Amino acid sequence: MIRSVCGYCGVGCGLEYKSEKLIGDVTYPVNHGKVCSKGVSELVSIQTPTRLLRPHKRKSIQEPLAICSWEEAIDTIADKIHHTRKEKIGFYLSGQLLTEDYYIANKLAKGFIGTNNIDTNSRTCMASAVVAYKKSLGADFVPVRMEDIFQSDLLILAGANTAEAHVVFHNQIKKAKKLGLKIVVIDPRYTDTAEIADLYLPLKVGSDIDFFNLLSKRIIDEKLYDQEFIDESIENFDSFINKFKRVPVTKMLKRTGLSKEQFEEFWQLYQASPRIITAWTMGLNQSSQGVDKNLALINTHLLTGKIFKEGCGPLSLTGQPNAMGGREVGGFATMLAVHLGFDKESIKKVANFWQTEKIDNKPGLTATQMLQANLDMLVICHTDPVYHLPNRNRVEELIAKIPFVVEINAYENSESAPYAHIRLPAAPWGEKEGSQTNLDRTITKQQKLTRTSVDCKSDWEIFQLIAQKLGYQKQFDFASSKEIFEEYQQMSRLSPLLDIENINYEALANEPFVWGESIHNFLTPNQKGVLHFVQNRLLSEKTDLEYQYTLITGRTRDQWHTGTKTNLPKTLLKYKKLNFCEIHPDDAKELGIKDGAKIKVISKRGEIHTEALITERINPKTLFIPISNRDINYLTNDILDRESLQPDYNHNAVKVELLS
Ligand SMILES: Nc1nc2c(c(=O)[nH]1)N[C@H]1C(S)=C(S)[C@@H](COP(=O)(O)OP(=O)(O)OC[C@H]3O[C@@H](n4cnc5c(=O)[nH]c(N)nc54)[C@H](O)[C@@H]3O)O[C@H]1N2
Ligand SMILES: Nc1nc2c(c(=O)[nH]1)N[C@H]1C(S)=C(S)[C@@H](COP(=O)(O)OP(=O)(O)OC[C@H]3O[C@@H](n4cnc5c(=O)[nH]c(N)nc54)[C@H](O)[C@@H]3O)O[C@H]1N2
Ligand code: SF4
Ligand SMILES: [Mo]
Repeated sequence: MIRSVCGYCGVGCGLEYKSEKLIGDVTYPVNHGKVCSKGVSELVSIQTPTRLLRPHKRKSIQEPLAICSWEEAIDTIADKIHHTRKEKIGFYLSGQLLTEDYYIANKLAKGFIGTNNIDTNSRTCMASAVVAYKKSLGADFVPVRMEDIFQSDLLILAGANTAEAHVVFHNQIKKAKKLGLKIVVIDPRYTDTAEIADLYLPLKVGSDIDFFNLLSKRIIDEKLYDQEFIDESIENFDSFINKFKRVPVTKMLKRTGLSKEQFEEFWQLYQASPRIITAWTMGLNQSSQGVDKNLALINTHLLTGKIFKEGCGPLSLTGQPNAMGGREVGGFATMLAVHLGFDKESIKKVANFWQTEKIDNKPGLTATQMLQANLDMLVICHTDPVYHLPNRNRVEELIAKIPFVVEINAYENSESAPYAHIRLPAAPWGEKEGSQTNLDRTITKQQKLTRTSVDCKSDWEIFQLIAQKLGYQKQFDFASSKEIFEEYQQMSRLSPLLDIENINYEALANEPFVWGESIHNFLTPNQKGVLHFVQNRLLSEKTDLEYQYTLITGRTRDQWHTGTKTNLPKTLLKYKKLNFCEIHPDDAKELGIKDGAKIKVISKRGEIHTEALITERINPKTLFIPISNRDINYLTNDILDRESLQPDYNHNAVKVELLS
């Protein structure tokens, strides 16, 4: 029997592989034997006919790709790097890479090529949470665990659809509910998650700051804050409450679209709950004020002292399986490595550790900036930017101009493939091994379950081949992912946060390790949490007479983003369609659209075809299309949060027309 871990979502469920069957691992602390349809389909995904199995190459994207040897491909890539100015090279990575892949790519780019232009699709996912945690707690640290829901009285889910996006965690929420946990769901859609809520609040899109500010205001007015905790552990309290004296309460409530009664019902539940967890995902992060939305939420925990205590805290539900590992290693252009930044001292430490003098001292381009930067070379690995970046028509225009694009993928049917000059076949889940960190700091190991397809390689091996070809044999002579993990462990000593130095890599598959368990305090220099007063500045795209509807986007349970891994005839459970558009009955009536009608949804940037699903589960004047419609980002706008540079995917002005 081999123990491994699911490579889909941030819950990170333990799996057991026995007699060619994959099942949930009953001994694993996160999922206790439970898995969802995606976890079960991991094995099938290796066997799909759409695997990319050979390196390919072409001179221009107008020509067809032709099979080439690894040597030829790596030679060409190394030669291009050699002849390109370092600031013109970009590495576009993914929160689905393993920690060892990340480590090698980061070491190569930042340490030896000397560019900090290395970022990840996690920029589109949880960059806002990273910035907000740093600003309020002092470090990018998730201060509460999923299992805390069993010690909690109230779970508030804001902009999070756990029933479809964190399925096994959702099952645990249901279990905790039976034991007394109360649940509030705040979402402009009555989602599958809302079905288990004690209270559902159909908030208007983009008004979360108003909602959480109303809550802070009430906590202040009714003196429900924890004065002792604040005196000891919180900065900014006096100026914070001063600012709250003048907030426009009626206007804020109006913007949320909630009635006084709804807020009152929420308040009764809130003030009667000693232990509270507030969890969130893309409904908050993906916003023109994603960081501020996070801060407004975290403020409520700082005021009430409901943090660093059992059953309490602000819980960011990370989406991807190893976005956390990527953050820890330093896979963002805005950090260097192991939670260190670009200050002199940190650069000195890292340069010394890697034995290099090439580290640049300023942050690099983020994933959301790379395509606009006139790069001469872009390396994409384990992600599909043409699919996932906002304003796709513009994205296509920009990527087509980059003279040299390398795509490393395990499957052949990505949306970025048509723009690649070289495509390299990666070994997918099950054909490789390495470690990953789930959403609440649990480090586990993915195991190799079957032989690696002849011409495929682990992602770290590919980056190592490039490094070696560039002449860095000594710095990149790792024989296994274990050796990489061990170097990373050595490096983690440079960080005051990471306590992974003594864990045993081999043992990880059987014994997951939770880092940071001894941290029970704020991580700012004076160990105080910081309140930040924020306000809804209405920076998102506005609807108008022509584009009357606000489009939001999100997940469906059985599909993983583009579906290169999940969208297989054999595994696709007929749970939900992959292409639909939720429309409120009042709007459908006004538009003269019947359920099931073929429609065109149009924004100022593009249009897509879909099918009307008429339902009262969505707020009026709001539309929802799942991202399993691969064309989704032809519609979305490219407004970014100013601090996190994360896109505002959930606020697009659109109109609807019947397809004739
Ligand atoms: N099945 C499946 N599971 C996945 C994934 C997948 O592709 N498929 N992807 C993984 C990844 S990478 C991620 S990031 C997570 C995402 O996990 P979630 O964020 O839970 O998933 P989304 O469907 O994007 O849901 C966001 C919710 O926010 C709501 N929302 C939109 N705008 C607002 C707003 O202004 N305010 C509030 N309060 N809510 C709003 C939407 O209606 C939606 O229900 O899922 C992970 N899990
Ligand atoms: N409109 C809208 N857009 C969004 C979002 C949204 O909610 N709305 N969400 C955003 C978020 S949160 C995310 S995380 C992104 C996700 O967007 P992407 O990361 O672009 O989506 P995936 O389909 O997960 O892409 C992963 C790629 O890795 C490949 N792959 C699989 N296994 C391996 C492997 O082992 N090695 C390598 N090298 N490749 C492999 C897959 O074939 C696939 O092409 O989308 C973002 N875009
Ligand atoms: S909940 Fe997430 S980690 Fe668990 S089996 Fe499903 S996709 Fe995999
Ligand atoms: Mo994500």
